[in-house]
Amino acid sequence: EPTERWWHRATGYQVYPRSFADSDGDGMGDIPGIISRLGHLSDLGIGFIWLSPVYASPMIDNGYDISDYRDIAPEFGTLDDMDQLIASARERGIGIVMDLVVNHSSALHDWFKAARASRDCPEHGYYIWRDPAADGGPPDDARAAFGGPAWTFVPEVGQYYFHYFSPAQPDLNWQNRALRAEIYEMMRWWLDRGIAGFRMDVISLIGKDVDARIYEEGPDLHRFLQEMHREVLSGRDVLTIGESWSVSTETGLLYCGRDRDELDMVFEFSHIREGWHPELGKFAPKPFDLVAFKRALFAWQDLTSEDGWHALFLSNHDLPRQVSFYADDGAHRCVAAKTLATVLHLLKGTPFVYQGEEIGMTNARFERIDQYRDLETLNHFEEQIAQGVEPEVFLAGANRNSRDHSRTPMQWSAAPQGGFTTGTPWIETNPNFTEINVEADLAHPESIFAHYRRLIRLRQENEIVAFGQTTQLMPDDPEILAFERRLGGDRIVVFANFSDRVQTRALPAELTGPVHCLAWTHAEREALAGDLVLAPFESIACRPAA
Ligand code: ISL
Repeated sequence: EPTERWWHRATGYQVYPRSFADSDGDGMGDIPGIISRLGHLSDLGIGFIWLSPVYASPMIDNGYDISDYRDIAPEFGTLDDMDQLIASARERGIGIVMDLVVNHSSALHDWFKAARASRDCPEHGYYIWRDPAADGGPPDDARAAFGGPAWTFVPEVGQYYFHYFSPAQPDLNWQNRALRAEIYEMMRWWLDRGIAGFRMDVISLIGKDVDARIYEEGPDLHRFLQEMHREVLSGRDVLTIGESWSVSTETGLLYCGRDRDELDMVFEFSHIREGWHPELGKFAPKPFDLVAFKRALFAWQDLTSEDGWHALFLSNHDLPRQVSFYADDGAHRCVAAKTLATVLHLLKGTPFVYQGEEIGMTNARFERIDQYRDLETLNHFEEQIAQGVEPEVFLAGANRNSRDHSRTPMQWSAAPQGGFTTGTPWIETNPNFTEINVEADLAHPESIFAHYRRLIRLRQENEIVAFGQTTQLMPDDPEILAFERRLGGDRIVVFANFSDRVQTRALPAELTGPVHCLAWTHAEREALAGDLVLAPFESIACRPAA
């Protein structure tokens, strides 16, 4: 049996600092703003905050382009503010998990400034340089994730550097031992300040071999992760979460298996990708396919049933709002928001709540491209329009799946700008803040927030929610998601209607009989009958009565 760790029963909450709470009216959230809202997070019952980057940065990618790993961006505050956030959160039993972005730095990091000026400084080797091809062009035709080529030429050194993301985000060369030592030292420096761990940005890219054109899960990935564990993590009771778009159920346990000494869990997207168009990508999403989504979700439950651990999420700062994407953000919004939570929070793993999810915030409805801020959306717009895609077609895709939906300001109250700022926010506030906001939700006796609080507490108080084995029920059902959890003689069953119609299903006799309800969206039930009738987006979670 694996030893129990603090994060096995904890729920995480992602704060996107730019959009969470603005204390000084400059239209951008900041660290004092987060401190002022810690009460909200401790009421919810979370165990840790995953804090998106607050480091010094030119903010080309909203902080995922770091120019100084040991300083805070002035728009977010100071190192003193950060220390105070760590201390104030800790007083409430909340750990701070920092975002670690070390696949790349900002092009304005001192390392890169030196590296691009001369081939003869040690920092040159911290990045990935190749000579031009015979015709003077880039070494190959690799494309960057945010559009354009993945190679950019620097005349001063007569070489191209590699960037998986934008040219403002040069990839760090993990083959360089001195670079790795710098990163490990920086990680220890943060851990010594009292943080609770790291969420590691696109970590499966660090072992890449650009010459072989292998980027994800390259040959040296696990060697580097094991070295990092030895040099930084070993002997510290901290949480590590590796973000990866490429990890599969074949490779998952290489990262988080018990005897691997690498990471605690991976944050992977197989269930998310089910919603994207296989060839045309995220800006041409396909209709949601519940059966495929369930297959991805439960494959990871199966994988981590005996070994490893999993990160559970439907939303983050790169994804649309879950209630809009998976369910209904109109008439059924409140119920649908609760049902998505019921499903996620009763699976095995560590759930993550993305800011605003706990009150059912929805996608923006932007009508013009100039309302968007994200470089990914803006660059792909340019590219696709140049290729002849109609602007309305692109905008329809962006309105479903742009990263900006999750980045509109947190809606705290019905005050101007949802109480996020007294100034002008850096991105438009969703006009529905007058109805959808923290104050309004809390005032409701059956608030979404209260539902989340209940689910978070269920995990803390019930062995079976934290550790029970998961078995999917009705895997081929196109409208119902259902599963059971078992631990010893204990058992929980969960049924969720993902459609906007009433659904009736015949239950096998062994699932019927008196129950004790743990969570519900409509009425608390005393028994499950042979015919289970679920209202639109209804869900129930219950334990057979002894
Ligand atoms: O958002 C995406 C889907 O289109 C991704 O391709 C995204 O870039 C990927 O999830 C990696 O994300 C992380 O690294 C990026 C940063 O822009 C994201 O915000 C971050 O979560 C580069 O650092």
